[in-house]
Amino acid sequence: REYVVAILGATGAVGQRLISELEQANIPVKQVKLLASKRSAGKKLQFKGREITVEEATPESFTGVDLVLSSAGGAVSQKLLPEAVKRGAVCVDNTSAFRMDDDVPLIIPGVNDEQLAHHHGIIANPNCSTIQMVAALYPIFQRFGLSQIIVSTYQAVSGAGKAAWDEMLQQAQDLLNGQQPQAQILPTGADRKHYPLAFNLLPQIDVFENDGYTHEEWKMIHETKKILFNDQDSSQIKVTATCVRVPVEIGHGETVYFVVKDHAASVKAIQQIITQTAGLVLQDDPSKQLYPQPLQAAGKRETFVGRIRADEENAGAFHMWVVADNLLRGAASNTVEIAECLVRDNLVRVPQD
Ligand code: A2P
Ligand code: 11C
Repeated sequence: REYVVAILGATGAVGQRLISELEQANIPVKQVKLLASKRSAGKKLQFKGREITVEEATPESFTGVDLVLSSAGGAVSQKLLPEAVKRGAVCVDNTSAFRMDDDVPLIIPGVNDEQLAHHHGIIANPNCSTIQMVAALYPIFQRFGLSQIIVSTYQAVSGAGKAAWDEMLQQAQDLLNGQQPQAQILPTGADRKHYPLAFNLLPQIDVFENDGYTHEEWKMIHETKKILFNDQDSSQIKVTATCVRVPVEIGHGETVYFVVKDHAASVKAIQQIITQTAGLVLQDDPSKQLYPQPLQAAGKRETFVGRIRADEENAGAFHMWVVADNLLRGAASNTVEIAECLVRDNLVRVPQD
């Protein structure tokens, strides 16, 4: 079978990478439709060397489409994906719109792709900072169990989208030229006040919840529980997060402090597990100053892990440093890998129920 695939948000930071990941994917593609806002209609992009004209996304765009890869923001997904499913398309969504819905699987291939079998037309791709943390923790969780995770993130500006990325580069140029930096988007276009990110740190990603956590922090907590425990009792694990935007272009960093249930765990055993897990790369040798860095992770699909240390004062507790390309590992590659699993398992069909 060959598939008609639509990429929704094709002109965006993640959308561009969805195109290149799909080009290399194990998916027989009959036709590709590139969809974006009205602003981009008529723009030309390439797929496998062929020129394709970007179209404005409307409900009718999905007629005849088998598979949608979507990354155009939550509001666009809310509006258009149910229309796509109505027209028979299976959607892999890279926004937070449907992630916590009970009937929407939240998938990291290699961790929980067996849950794809129960999809109802929409499959959610987790948040980028959740994906790299859970990808690194999952084999440790399988071997030793986990009772607690405390994570602090150092998130690249590209996670906030292309316009925010451009804004930070302009701010850096202005500051180096001795001019006042302008801020209209960062930390998020969805809040009232804006601050420069260049040469700065912003401890706000997404909007604030009533309890003082940001929505990004909320996502890391609740998505992690859903992925690790699905519908079982997730109170078995405590998760808390602090998310910080840093002036890095691509590649989120995370310090992950975790407590295992089985105190037989050791730094050596954890290093070995990371080495043996597909998709994870151990870069952990203080004697050679070897540790993961965003500049080196950018452009790669793997998750890089280093600085693994035991907390000498708390039995069973460890630190690690996890870095991945947020646009690839945290978004486009994960989305396309989900699509590959759907194709492999013959699940590109909307169940009638
Ligand atoms: P456009 O480039 O036409 O604005 P990013 O994540 O980098 O901010 O990109 C967002 C993506 O979502 C872009 O491809 C953008 O298209 C697309 N997009 C934004 N609003 C809409 C909309 N109303 N309908 C379809 N696509 C949209
Ligand atoms: C960021 N993690 O770095 C966000 C981007 O829920 O898919 C992804 C937001 C999401 O700003």
